[in-house]
Amino acid sequence: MSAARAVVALGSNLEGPEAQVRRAFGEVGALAGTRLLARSALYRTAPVGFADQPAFVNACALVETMLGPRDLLEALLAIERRHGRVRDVPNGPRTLDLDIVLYGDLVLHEHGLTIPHPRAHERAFVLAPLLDVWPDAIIPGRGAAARFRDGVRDQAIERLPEAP
Ligand code: PH2
Ligand code: MG
Ligand code: MG
Repeated sequence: MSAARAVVALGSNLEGPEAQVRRAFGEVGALAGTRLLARSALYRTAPVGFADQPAFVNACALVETMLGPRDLLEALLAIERRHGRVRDVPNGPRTLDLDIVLYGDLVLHEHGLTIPHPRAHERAFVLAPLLDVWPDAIIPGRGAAARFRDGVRDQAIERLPEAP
């Protein structure tokens, strides 16, 4: 099997979100058969959906991986569990959320795994870091990711300074 280029979205709004996300970059890059090609800036973002929760820190990682999409998902869920992720309130607060946004040009609708991420194009907290790591990214079935930037301009996100 050949390597695929994939984008993983990282998000946290509990227990030191910046540190959770920075640590997770390293863990994603250390997965079997996986190489971290680029990490985006970190963004502080207002919660989308369920609003009554702390602000998030969001980012994206661009990886090259030999893992298939299902194995990549399982490996990401294992990282979430190591970060103490508890799944209680849907869309509620979490120590770490790792979502596959893109996996090459794959389109997949399976139980628990939809690629590309169905809401990526309408969320600034995914689009901004995605465009950091892959300005020319194409969202299969939708077109260039950059095309959707204007549509999310009203969503509150703030680019955080680089860590010292
Ligand atoms: N994740 C959600 C729901 N809402 N809002 C922000 N700002 N960032 C997220 O990562 C996020 C969200 C479900 O995964
Ligand atoms: Mg998510
Ligand atoms: Mg998730």
